[in-house]
Amino acid sequence: MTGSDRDGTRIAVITADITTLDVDAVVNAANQGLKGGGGVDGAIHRAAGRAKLREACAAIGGCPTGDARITDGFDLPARHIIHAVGPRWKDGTKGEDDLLAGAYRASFALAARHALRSIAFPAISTGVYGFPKDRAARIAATECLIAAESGAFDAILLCCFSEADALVYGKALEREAER
Ligand code: AR6
Repeated sequence: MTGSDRDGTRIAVITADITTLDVDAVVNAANQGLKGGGGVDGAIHRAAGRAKLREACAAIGGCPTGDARITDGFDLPARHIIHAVGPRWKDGTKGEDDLLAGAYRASFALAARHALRSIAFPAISTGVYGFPKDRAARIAATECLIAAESGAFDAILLCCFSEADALVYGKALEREAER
């Protein structure tokens, strides 16, 4: 586990199945339709209870790329799910960086608005959406460090699904924290 303490906020990179985490909010790497899918989205829908989460997402309707929406956590240990829509990687010139940063920022903004003090993110956009991991990790680390400065959070977890990814996100966090 790699971590950084910023203004009373613990930022940590962990390797875990995000559906097992006991936090105020887990972030889902969702799609614009909020209809569920594969990867972490599929895992979250399964663990939260498919029918209940599908109904809650249908009531919201959808979410643009770079933005986020919130639902209850239903059967998850996490109290809430923040559904963030990261961009599909194209070639890096189509606004991908800003859209990914936007997905993190919108998630933090929603969490703060609901007074949620612990939040865990998956490696948004780096699976099916194909975003280069180094680049996604740098953006994630930067946004976590900015959010930590607000004082709104006790714990921010970057939850990777493999040790290899945790190494990439951990290095990015160390690098960005030193800047
Ligand atoms: N816990 C933590 N991380 C996980 C888990 C898990 N249980 N399962 C997978 N990951 P992806 P994206 C990691 O593809 O690239 C979906 O179909 C995975 O190893 O889930 O943003 C949606 O519906 C990877 O590092 O999300 C969208 O259509 C990271 O989660 C689309 O995929 C993100 O991979 C979103 O693509």
